[in-house]
Order: sequence, then C-alpha cells, then structure tokens
Amino acid sequence: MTPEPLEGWLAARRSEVDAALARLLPDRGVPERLAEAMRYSVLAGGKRLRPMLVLAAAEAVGVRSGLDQRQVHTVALPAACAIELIHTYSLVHDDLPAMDNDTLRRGRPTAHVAYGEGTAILSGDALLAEAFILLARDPQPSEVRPWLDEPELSRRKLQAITLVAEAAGAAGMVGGQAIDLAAAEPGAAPLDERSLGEMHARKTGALLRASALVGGVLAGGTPDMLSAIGTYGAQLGLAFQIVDDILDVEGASAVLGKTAGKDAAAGKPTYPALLGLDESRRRADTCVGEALEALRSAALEGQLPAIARWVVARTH
Ligand code: GRG
Repeated sequence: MTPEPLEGWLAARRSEVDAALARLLPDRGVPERLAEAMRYSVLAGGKRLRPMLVLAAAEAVGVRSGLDQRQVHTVALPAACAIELIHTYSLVHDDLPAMDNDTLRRGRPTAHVAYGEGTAILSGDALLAEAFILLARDPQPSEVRPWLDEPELSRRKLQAITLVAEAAGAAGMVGGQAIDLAAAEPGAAPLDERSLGEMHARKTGALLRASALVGGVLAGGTPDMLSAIGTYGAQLGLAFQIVDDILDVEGASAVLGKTAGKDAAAGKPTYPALLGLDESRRRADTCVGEALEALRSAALEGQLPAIARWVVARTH
C-alpha cells in the first residue's frame, strides 16, 4: 500500500507528540522555576525527528504484527516523548558555557541564558530522569489489555529502557560528547574521518538508531525486522550528521534556529572540512541508500523510507 505523503503524516504526528509532551511534563510536585525551565526547552519546538522515528518504526512493524494505528500509538507514544526529553536534555547541557557555550537554540535564547546555568543544568538532569519514568510507567497494562498481555508488555518495555539507556549513556551519547570535548583540548590531535564517524555514531547516531529500534521493539518486531531497523537507524544517523555539518557551512542561523558556522569557526572537524561539500553530499546519499536497502530486505514500509530521504533533503 502506498503510504500517505510524508508532510501530512509528519504534521499529524508532530501535533500528537507536542500535545503528549505538554500533558506528560510534570508540573505538580516540582519547584515552579524548574518545571518552567523544563517546559521552556521541550516545548520550544524542534523537528521532533526522534519521536517521528519511534512512531514510524512502530507503525511499520505494527502493520506486520497485526496492530491497528491506535494500538501502535498506545504502545509507542510515551517512548517517543521520552526520547525527545532525553534529546532536549542533551541540547540544554550541550549549550552550556562549559560545553558549546551557545546562546541560540530552537530559535530562542538557550536555557542557561533564560534561566541561569544552575537551573539549566538541573532542568536537563530532571528531563533525563523523567524520560525513564515515562519509559517504565507507560503504557500501563490496563491500556493495552486484551491485545497485549502484561508479561509481554513488561518484556518489551525493559528492552526499550535498556536500548535507550545504552544509547544515551557513557558508551553512547555522553561518550560521544566526551570524545568531542577531548578533541577540542589545546594540542589534541585532530580527528580523522574514522574517528569523526565514531564520535558522531555515539553523539548523535546512537539515540537516532535507538529511536527507530524502540519503536520496532514496542510494536513487537521480530529479530530480522529489528536488525534491519538497527541498520536503517545507524545509516540515517550518519546521514543526519553529515547533513548537519553541511548546513552548518551553508545555512543561516535564522533558518537553523541555532548559531550557524560555529563548528567551522571553532576549527572543529566536520565532513565538509575533511571531504569537501560534494563528497559529503555523496556520502549522505550513500547512507540513505543503505538505510533503504535494509528496510527492503525486511519488507518494512510506511514512512521510514520517506523520513530517510527527508533527512538528507532538509534545510534546517
Ligand atoms: C551534553 C550529554 C550531552 C550530549 C550532547 C546531541 C549532543 C550531545 C549535542 C548536540 C550538539 C549538536 C548541535 C549536534 C549536531 C547534531 C544535532 C544533535 C543537532 C540537534 O538535533 P536536531 O537537529 O534538533 O534534531 P531539533 O531542535 O530539531 O530537535
């Protein structure tokens, strides 16, 4: 079956995710300024790429495992939101003076500019913890009865929690950030293409890959489907990063909603600096080709192919 056009699908899923995020972010029982800072960063918008990957993978697998659209969203929407909370925490911390020292994010002053460093750090910490509350708690067994039994729901949730924790943790995103920080130390050896790829695979690739995988796991994907989704996610992650580097060279801050040209100005290694713009574009296209091939091999359809194409065609 031909999937609906990506634009309409994205718009509908984004408003679902935005509404769920607004509903799920804690307000009662949380100090007011902390709750406000958490909402400020999460509800500032953003592409919501990671939640879109969770939902698209869950839909693609759900078609195969006999779930209807409502059932797919019941199992996958909380995880889609949880991963967006983790992504937002990483942006808040990355923007801090001790890291990237940035002042513009998602078209607004960064969290530490708006709320001060202490509250920004705490809001990131709280978003990370909140994400795991969501992953462990929702959906509850009563929401998925009778079409998914409680032991199977618990098994899938535990697998999802493990995947997200590994992707976000010391061997994943935090480890990638540590490699990035070390490479920026005075006198550090410049990263070559292989180490740059490894740094990005951890820093941004791991959470993108985990997003797609978690959607597949929660919707009941088989090992073959999950293996294909893992390859898709890893290739999409690399393509995303190459395009991010290209946009940092070519983009305008107003369109990107963050400071453009920063990596090049800081002398950071980027794909365009190492390979040139044309070869960087070719590499991004090759990654997308491999991502699509992985999906074909497992007969997974829906919006995943269109999302991969969108990642390389995007302008912000
Ligand atoms: C601080 C532990 C810790 C990790 C930070 C992801 C990350 C690691 C830093 C982000 C730095 C950065 C700007 C990397 C480039 C790629 C990237 C992740 C861009 C931001 O993601 P988008 O484009 O943002 O999906 P939106 O705002 O659309 O959600």
